[in-house]
Amino acid sequence: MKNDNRCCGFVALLGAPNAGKSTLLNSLVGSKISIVTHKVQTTRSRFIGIALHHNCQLIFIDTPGIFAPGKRLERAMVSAAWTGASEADVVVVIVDAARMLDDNSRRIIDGLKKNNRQAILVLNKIDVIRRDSLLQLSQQLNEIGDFTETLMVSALKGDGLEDLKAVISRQLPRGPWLYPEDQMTDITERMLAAEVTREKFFLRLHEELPYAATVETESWQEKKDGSVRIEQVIYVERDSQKAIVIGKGGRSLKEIGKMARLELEEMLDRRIHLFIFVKVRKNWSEDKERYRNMGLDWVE
Ligand SMILES: Nc1nc2c(ncn2[C@@H]2O[C@H](COP(=O)(O)OP(=O)(O)OP(=O)(O)O)[C@@H](O)[C@H]2O)c(=O)[nH]1
Ligand SMILES: [Mg+2]
Repeated sequence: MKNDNRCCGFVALLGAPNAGKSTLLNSLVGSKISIVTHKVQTTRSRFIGIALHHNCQLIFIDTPGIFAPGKRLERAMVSAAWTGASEADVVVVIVDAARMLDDNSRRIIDGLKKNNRQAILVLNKIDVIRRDSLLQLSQQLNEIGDFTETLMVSALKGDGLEDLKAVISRQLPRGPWLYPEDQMTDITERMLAAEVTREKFFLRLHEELPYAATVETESWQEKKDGSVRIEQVIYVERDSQKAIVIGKGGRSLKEIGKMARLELEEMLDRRIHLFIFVKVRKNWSEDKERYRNMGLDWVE
């Protein structure tokens, strides 16, 4: 295919925490790139997932949810989301259709207006909601926001995604593809592995603990037999948190490690030896190096 028939561009997925941005990214790409949990603020930085639609290469940017941030980490996350939007050719706003019009949606719409950005509106989770309330929400959002199109999808079931890709493709600039045809992401295996462990951590531990932790892959050793030895560190803020993460007789950590290992083995299609250490680092969320490792900019 000639280059002049092609189109390519960045598409930011913006939305409130838990709207389903990462689920949508994974479904669009057809591969798990970004971790998903039922909890808010799962995604902490920007992740790229690449999909093709006919002659178009759609480079999706998954972003952290937008909310009213307090702590530095939260501010850095929200800032990363807006940076994602500013770098994109097309912005897609994802709204959880099972929820009413709320402050976070208003916040996103206000932010886009301030920057004179139009967007495509996507009402997600239509598998769990009645059609009449969908129409009402769509109307309300279109009254306050500047949306070129409104689509209704289920990121989980995959409904409406072909239409979404077609609509996005029409808005992307013409030009050559920026990534090789078979590339799905730019996330490194080390980062992916850390994210998978963080997902299991989010799923296994409750209350404030997931938010008090970060995971880093410290070493990655390819073995002669084709397997990989991975060492990771979970940083928490206090000794009491470390004790909970490890659990009685090491049970909790063992479970997290097992879940992460099984998923990584499937994703990477090789045997994994995963070793996870828990370290207390008071104020890790005030430590610049941790931000670099998470792919976040330091915000003052
Ligand atoms: N029923 C239903 N659930 C969905 C759909 N899309 C996402 N979810 C669920 O919504 C929850 C949040 O999904 P995520 O993809 O992590 O949401 P997110 O917007 O990336 O969240 P943050 O990263 O925290 O901002 C998970 O429990 C998903 O399974 C959908 O189309 N239908
Ligand atoms: Mg997410």
